[in-house]
This record gives sequence, structure tokens and C-alpha cells, in this order.
Amino acid sequence: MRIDIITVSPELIKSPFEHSIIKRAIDKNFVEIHFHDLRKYALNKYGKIDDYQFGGGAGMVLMIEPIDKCISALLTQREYDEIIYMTPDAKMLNQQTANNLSTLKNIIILTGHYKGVDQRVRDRFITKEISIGDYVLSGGELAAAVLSDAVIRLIPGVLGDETSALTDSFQDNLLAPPVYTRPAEYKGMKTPGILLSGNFPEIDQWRHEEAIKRTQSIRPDLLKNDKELK
Ligand code: 6GU
Repeated sequence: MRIDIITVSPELIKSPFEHSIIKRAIDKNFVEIHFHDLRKYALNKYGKIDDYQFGGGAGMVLMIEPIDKCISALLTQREYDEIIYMTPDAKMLNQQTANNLSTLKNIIILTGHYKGVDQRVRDRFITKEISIGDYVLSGGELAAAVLSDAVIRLIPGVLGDETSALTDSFQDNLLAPPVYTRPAEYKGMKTPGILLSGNFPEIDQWRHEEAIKRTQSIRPDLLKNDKELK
């Protein structure tokens, strides 16, 4: 998979890709990440990429021309399966969307800033818009890092233990069950005996029941909805 990230702050977004599972995925060539600094496509030598919004109002808007130049240059190189715009005014990211994106070959992620991008960018180039939650970040960079992490770890081979992504929270629309490790008892707090029993069918059953209990109590909405992002 190849991910091209277009941003006004490449430095802000790079570090999540330089550690742990995501770094290993890049080192082992499961994924290639390319950062594109929007200012390199600026209209003038001062690096102008934004302007006041028509109609008045606070906040700057990213202009269409630098974004057009950047995306069009990428499109001459290869075909892209999705051109994604990170923005809080979009449908919310979920595990199903991450699963679907993890099967793609080439994607572009455009991150907004300030008041966002000129609507014509969204109309002309963007094939999918994603928010990571109902709160506002200063820019889409952290959101793009979150999306990339969620997607990359699902690429087959990236996680050492192939089954571990399958038992994540949300993979079956359930929260993950409680987990314990040594010591079996700490300051009087005990690990549930079933987990020490060695009876694996019963352990699976217990985990499933705990996952349902946790989901019912914390996120009952997950039990009702199939919330695939369209
Ligand atoms: Cl994708 N961008 C920004 N700026 N804020 C957000 C977001 C994205 N998702 C949630 N809040």
C-alpha cells in the first residue's frame, strides 16, 4: 500500500510513523508513506496557500490552486483508489472503514487547516471525507496520523500475530474483554479463575460474555448499529 499525505505541516505528522508497529510496517515495505508539503505548490515565493473566505468571516481557507497542483501531479504518476479529506464535518471513522481502506493500493490523504479547504477542492477531487470524532482539532494532521495507524496495522503481515487484529475492540462491533497478566494475585486483587483454568473453550466463552457486558454498559449503541462509512 502507498499513502500520500498532503499537509501544510509535514513535521507535525511525521513522528507517529517513526515508532513501533507503524515504523516496522514501513521498514518491511508493507506500506510506503510520502509527505507532500503544500507550501511547495504555493502561488508565490512567500508560500501563499490560503486566503480570506468570500462573504466575510474569521479564518483562512486553503486555496484550490496549490491543492490542484499537488493532487494533479500525483495523479499523473499513478491511479488512486481514494482521495480522502480529513475534516470534522464528515462521517466518523470506524473499524469497518479502516478495514476497507486497508485493502487498497494507493490513497491520498489531504489534511485541512484553518477554516478548511475551498469547497471546490472537495467537489472536484475528494472521494471520501472522514472525521475522527465529534470535537475540533487545530488541523487534520493528527487525524490523518490516526487514520493511517488504524489502516496500516490491518494490512496482512503487519501485526506479528495474525489473529490479534481480529480480536481487537470493534472488530466484531464489541469492546474488548478485560485482560490480566502476572501476578495472578496482587494486593488481594485476583485474576478471574477461569483465565487460569486452561479450559480454552470456556475462556473464549467467558471473554465473549465479558465483551458483551462491557459493550452493553459503555457503548450500547454498538450493539444496534452497522455504521459503515459511505
Ligand atoms: Cl479530521 N480534522 C480536524 N481539524 N478536527 C477534527 C477531525 C479532523 N476529526 C475530528 N476533529
